[in-house]
Amino acid sequence: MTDVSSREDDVVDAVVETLCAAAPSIRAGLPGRRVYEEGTNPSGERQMEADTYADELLLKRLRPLDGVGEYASEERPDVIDVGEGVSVALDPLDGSTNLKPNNVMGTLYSVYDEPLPTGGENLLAAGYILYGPVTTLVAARDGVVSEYILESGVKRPLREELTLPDDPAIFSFGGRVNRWFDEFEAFASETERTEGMKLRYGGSMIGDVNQILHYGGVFAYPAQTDAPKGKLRQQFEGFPIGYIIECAGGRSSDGETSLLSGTPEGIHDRVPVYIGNDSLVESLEARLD
Ligand code: FBP
Repeated sequence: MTDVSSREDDVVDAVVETLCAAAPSIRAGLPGRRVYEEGTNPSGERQMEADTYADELLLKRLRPLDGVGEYASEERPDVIDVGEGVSVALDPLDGSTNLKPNNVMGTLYSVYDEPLPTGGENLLAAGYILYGPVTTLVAARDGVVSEYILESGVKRPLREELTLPDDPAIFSFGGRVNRWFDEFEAFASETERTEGMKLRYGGSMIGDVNQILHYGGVFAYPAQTDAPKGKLRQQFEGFPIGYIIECAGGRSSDGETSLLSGTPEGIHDRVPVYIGNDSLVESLEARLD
């Protein structure tokens, strides 16, 4: 993990505070933006009005920040130069397909000390704001993960230095089962039949990963026979989730090695995502080997 200068520390603080302060406006803007727009995002997926609303609002709030040099988002094709300093990558509304059926979703952020696209090793901090029954922030940096409740954009500590529970209880597997590779299907079938393990899959990665952070277990959006790189974006989703889970004492993988050891060629590159308790991800990697 990258050594953070005190200047970068201050900038990361400012980025996180700005995202928290924007949360009430994003949440308030959702009810009237639950419809699809014309066109698609750079990954070819339909965009909700809420996706572009959140993207534009967060760019507007982060652009003036001193020490932020680049802004990139899953919803726009290119990296935007906004000055000198760190690079911020956002999934403005992860799980936005959950907006219509009124299920959880949220904003996923990652901060790097190199221009984008860049590798997971250049992460300074990562986290997410989860719009569930309450609004919470999970923030990771310097090897530590903390959880906060957000009230009117102000964060109040809930859990400091949280780590994955030792006894895993949850499995959460995405993608189409008939497109899973045999090795992953074997792992999934074994996990599903493991005493004490229960299924939780809600269609928002950060919602599902937050279950793993609370109860332990394994989440995967695996490689598919028709999509060997899976669905999730390396820079916007793979790296921040891998970083958070590794800071919480868990393990991340792209099927072979830590998600954080990867380097994307393009800002919208995809990667298979496997995260959770060390023992589970280790046995998964052994199966996929
Ligand atoms: P978005 O960032 O565009 O919402 O896409 C990512 C995501 O919604 C993840 O949060 C979730 O794990 C996955 O896609 C759900 O995919 P599927 O609908 O195939 O289960």
